[in-house]
Amino acid sequence: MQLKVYSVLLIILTSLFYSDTYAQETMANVYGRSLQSLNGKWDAIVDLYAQGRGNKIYLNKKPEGKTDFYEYSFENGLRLNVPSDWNSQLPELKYYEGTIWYARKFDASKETNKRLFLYFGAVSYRCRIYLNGKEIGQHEGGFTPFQIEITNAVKEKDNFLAVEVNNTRTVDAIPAMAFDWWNYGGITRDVFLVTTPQVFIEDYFIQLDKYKSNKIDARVKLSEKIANTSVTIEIPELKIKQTFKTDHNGEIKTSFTVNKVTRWSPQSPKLYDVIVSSESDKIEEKIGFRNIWVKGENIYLNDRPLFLKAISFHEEIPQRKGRAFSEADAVMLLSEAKALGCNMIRLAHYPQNEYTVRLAEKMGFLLWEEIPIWQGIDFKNEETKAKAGKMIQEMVMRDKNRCALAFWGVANETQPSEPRNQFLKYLIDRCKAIDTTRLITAAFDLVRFDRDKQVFVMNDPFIKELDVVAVNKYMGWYHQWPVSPEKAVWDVAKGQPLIISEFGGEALYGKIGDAHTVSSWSEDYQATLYKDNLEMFKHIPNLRGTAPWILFDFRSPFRFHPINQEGWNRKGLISDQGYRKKAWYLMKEYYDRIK
Ligand code: GCB
Repeated sequence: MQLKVYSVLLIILTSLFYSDTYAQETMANVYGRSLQSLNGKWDAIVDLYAQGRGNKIYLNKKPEGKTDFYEYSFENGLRLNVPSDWNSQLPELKYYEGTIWYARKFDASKETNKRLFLYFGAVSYRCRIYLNGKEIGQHEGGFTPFQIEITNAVKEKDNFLAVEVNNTRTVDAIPAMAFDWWNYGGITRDVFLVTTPQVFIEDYFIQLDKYKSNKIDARVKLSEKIANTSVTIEIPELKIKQTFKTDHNGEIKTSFTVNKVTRWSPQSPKLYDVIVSSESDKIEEKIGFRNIWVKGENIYLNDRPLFLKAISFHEEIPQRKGRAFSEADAVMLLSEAKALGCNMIRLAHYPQNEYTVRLAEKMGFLLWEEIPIWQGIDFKNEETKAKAGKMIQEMVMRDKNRCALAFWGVANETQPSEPRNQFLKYLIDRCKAIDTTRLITAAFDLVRFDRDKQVFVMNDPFIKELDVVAVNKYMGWYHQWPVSPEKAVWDVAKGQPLIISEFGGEALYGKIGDAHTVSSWSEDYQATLYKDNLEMFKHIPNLRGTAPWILFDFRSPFRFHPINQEGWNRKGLISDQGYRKKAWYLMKEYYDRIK
């Protein structure tokens, strides 16, 4: 009992510590604000031995007197693109793990009664931000946004912005020491200077009630705790225009009735223009409305049972051997998912950029988004837990208005233990503190064949905390078939919906080989594996979705085979050069048959 009290205290203390040193939470819908882009070429210094901070290179000093000298300069050196990972920009940086400094100058128009914020879509993995020679913020976590207010620190002309970025893997990080994807470092997403009014609409959450199709729930929060300010929500197409008064927290929480909403679905991804305005601010975006819930072993979308025809991809463009960061990249990734006949994407294994999320919604994909709690996480470490909590909160806050988002994923492949359970429970609570409507899931790799009962089973009581249970199972690849696929019956998570969140095997595109030899690395064997797995799926009574692993071959230092892999995970249905393998056609046929 006492131990519990201490650990709760520790969590509170560590989260206090982090909220002080971390950058601030981001405002909702940054893309709908008044923006100045800071993307482009930035000056860069590769700081392998981490000397820059001690030498205060962020001061950007130049020799003035005759005896002055400085052994660094940001000018006339390396230039790196922002947004982008650094690994794909120079051959020497392919495997680089360490610190790189980024710097640039910018001017800002300082208007009276306006505030200015620096916004970073993502910096991988940790960073410190320095403006005009002073550290103004830090952030940890490579896949979520953050912002720092600079209203008082910024000048009209010639601001010097330096960002110290570090992607060293550490045991207390998320993900930790080893993971099956490339450890891309850098300022990997958009950087903006955001201008807002003095009192602005900081956050809003507008969506359909979890079950009712005619009730919209809305929360709006101003940047200041000002009572009695009018806030108006408009949805012109639905003839809604309602005005409310803020409470003493500067918030409104309300619900209103709507008639004849066309609900968003993969077949008809209808979005409505929504306008939120206050006495001093106004923000618009497109929002969709839908209901998603679970009853027994079924998932219901807009009151109808749903089968998830899903696929996963990493945030990577294989042809470019670099991280995806633009709308054009999102078009490439999502068009291939569409061609496969999918209605859902599992954004593996971390929150991907907003271009992908927003375009997916427009194109009619449901989404599963997760934070990189990927094996090997230090569940006993309270600081890691606080970091994970912050990370999942940043993810939920960014995407909570996206009706496409159906699942918050809290973990991938974890082993049962008390610290694990408490850690994951804490993450679920953090999600639910913001959003009680999405489905909570996690992927497990614990399914095994019970020889006595002759069925596949799984024992992890934690699944009761989840709305939908997800299982990664590599039959025919990491696991030999204990019985033939047509006898492979599952008794897993009975009473709950189950998704096969990963299955598959590797094949080198174009390789012809024995269709029954795993190590042939052939498209033929991969096709057999798919046929067998699709057969097995018929014997999983509560199966409500599948997600082959994975859409494209992807880069991973996990993969050593000199000919077949060469640093690539070859489980893609599509090769690194964009060619479809035989298994792609089988999966396409399977998905096309499911209505
Ligand atoms: C898994 C992981 C995924 C890997 C995959 C593989 O279970 O969740 O991240 O890439 O297996 O290819 O082994």
